[in-house]
Amino acid sequence: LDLYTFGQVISMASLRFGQHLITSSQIFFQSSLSFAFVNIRPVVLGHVLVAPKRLVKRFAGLTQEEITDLFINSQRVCATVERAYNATSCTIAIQDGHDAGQTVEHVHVHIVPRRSGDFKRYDDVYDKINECESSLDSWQRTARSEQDMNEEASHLAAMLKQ
Ligand code: AMW
Repeated sequence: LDLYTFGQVISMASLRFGQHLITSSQIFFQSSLSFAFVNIRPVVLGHVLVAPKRLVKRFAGLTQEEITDLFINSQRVCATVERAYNATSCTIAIQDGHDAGQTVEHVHVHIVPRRSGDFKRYDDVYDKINECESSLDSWQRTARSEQDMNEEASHLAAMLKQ
């Protein structure tokens, strides 16, 4: 579905992410083989995801082209969220398979901007990533509104071009 807005064609296509449908307003970057989108339950502000466009469950199922594309875009997204959120570092993680904590059966790279003292211990971020689907204990764990995600995605899309 394409919409004409202010004379420009804007693609409104949403993309599959496992059992979920990621709306175009959540997606802030796309290449031919992968896409980056804002998280509905971020562990910290700026926790985003990069996934292949093809629905592939496990890392082992990706082609060389998809791996290259996924990681080149993850590198770019990482630099962007660091800048956008004034971070100094980044956690890059893949939970590959159910027993590694994967809940959405579609390969995805977690990108979490990090800064000094953000968690009590550096590795606590992994506990938080794991808690994602199960415990919604604080405001950050609550599913966000479309508008909230749309605003973050627009901001990141603009930052990515700079
Ligand atoms: W996994 O536990 O499979 O490594 O991570 C799944 C991630 O996908 C979590 O960070 C979760 O918040 C995120 N997520 C789940 N559904 C959606 C959605 N509809 N839009 C954006 N992110 C989502």
